[in-house]
Amino acid sequence: MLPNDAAKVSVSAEKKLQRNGLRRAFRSKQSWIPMNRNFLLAALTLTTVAGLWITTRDTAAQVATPAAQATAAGKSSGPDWAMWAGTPGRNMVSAEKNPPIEFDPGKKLKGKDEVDLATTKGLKWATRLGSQAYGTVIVSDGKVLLGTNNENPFDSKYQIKNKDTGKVVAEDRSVVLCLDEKTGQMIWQFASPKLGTGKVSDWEYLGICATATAEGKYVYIPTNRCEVVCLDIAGLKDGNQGMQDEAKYLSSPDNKIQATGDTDADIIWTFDMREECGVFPHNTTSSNILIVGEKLYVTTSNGVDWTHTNIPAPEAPSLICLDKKTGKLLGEDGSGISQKDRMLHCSWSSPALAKKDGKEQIIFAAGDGLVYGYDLTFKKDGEFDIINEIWRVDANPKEYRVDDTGKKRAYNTYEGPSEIIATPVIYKDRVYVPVGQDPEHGEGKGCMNCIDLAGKIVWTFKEINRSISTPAIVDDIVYVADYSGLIYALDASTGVLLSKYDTKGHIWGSTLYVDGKIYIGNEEGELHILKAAKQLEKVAVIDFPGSLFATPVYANGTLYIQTMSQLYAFGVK
Ligand SMILES: [Ca+2]
Ligand SMILES: [Ca+2]
Repeated sequence: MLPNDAAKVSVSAEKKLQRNGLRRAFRSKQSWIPMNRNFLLAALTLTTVAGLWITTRDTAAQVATPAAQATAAGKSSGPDWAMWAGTPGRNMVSAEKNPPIEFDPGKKLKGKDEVDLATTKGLKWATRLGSQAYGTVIVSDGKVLLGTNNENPFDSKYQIKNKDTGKVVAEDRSVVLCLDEKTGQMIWQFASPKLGTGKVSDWEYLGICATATAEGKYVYIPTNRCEVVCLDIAGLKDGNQGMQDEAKYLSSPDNKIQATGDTDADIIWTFDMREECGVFPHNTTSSNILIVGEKLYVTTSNGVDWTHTNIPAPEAPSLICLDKKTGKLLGEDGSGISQKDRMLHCSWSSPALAKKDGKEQIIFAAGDGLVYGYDLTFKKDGEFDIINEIWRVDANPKEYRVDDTGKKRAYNTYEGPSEIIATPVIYKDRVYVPVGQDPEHGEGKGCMNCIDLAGKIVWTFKEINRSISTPAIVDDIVYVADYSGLIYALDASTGVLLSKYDTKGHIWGSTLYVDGKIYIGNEEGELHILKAAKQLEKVAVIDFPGSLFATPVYANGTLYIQTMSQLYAFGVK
């Protein structure tokens, strides 16, 4: 499989060379290092990637709460949660009140994936997902969207005959599911074929790992194929808009799709980041899109290859900007994030929007462990439009980069530097973000940073482990989890530790704050509900029949908790 993959990539690289200019050709040069057995074994033992869980309204709404947005939009049903963390400032805080604290996901029906409703408590509905579901829920326009895989197919045309056994089985695809908010019934799905690159760039069975961003009629999301797609939230029910040949797009080498049906996605446009920007996504493509006016800011997932030392596309961007109507490329970062001795792993964090003195900044935390501030302008560099960088700062303290003797610390050593996977949160003109690594790299030393909007570190809290969790900040208290399973309450002004709480299970998701409480799930399948205060205290621990990797979402009076194979909607029916 591997040599063929390499061949595929080099053919594609050659095509790019013919089509694009010199720099772009350089970017896409795939310097493959022959895979030896150790690399192969190491790669095969890699578990699913993080960022994945990672996820994403309007420029002016950056400081507004979802409730204020809903009011502004004249909605009566309450606020939606239309992007990762609810607003472009990415503070993981719901503006709603009275979240449930007593509920029970019940037991699964024997031999089935469905829940026995008689055994549940406080449940509105539950829906089966695929076998893995890392893409966190968003709620918009009466619909719930999330990312999963096709291992429990909703549509028989996404099944194939196994070449060896002749049995009809699910075809490995990555799925965005769109469900009815009231009933959990599937409305449509975007069932993307795999790239065929294997674990290198599109890990098998991983599914869609990003969280969608919805605005009005459209949904934007990066796919497993390293493409950005714009989908119609109404699906094909109101006709087919934009791209017309969905069947061709959805066809795979093993499965020609003859025609789409009512339950397929209406694709408006697609943008291929590999083809157009020479991106080499590491393991999978995942991040949550930021909408600023007419523009989309998208993290590319560019990074290292299997060897974890070779960077196939050092000149490819980590952050790009697209026109939201057409999908046309408007600009890309020119910060050199992926260059040798800079890139640590890959860029999976999601951009956030800050505003100071009437000026907006894109805050981007990158795969090189640095945090960047960009304004909304572009500057020309040859044929390229470069997103204008205004500051950068290392989120890793110096002693994480070099040891006492001045020797550079290697990446993925316990005390070494980390990239950033968590999303930076904007609170009172400051940026809050922890450093961390792919859970596959295990536990290690982390840190939590507070940075001003000129790129100066205000404080660094170093007694936290590696974290891929996006913080929640309320009343000048920062609530943040680490991968080791601890929740910290920190003073937002000083970074002083106020208290901590141990969930005793690895944490991939993020702390959601609702009405004086923190909701957070762990790998043990425990949902911890804490009193949010200087002194963190347990309110309840609710057991689920599977790991909780995605982040809880509370919208329109419903609490969404997803395991790998089930989405639960709790609240008053
Ligand atoms: Ca449509
Ligand atoms: Ca279409």
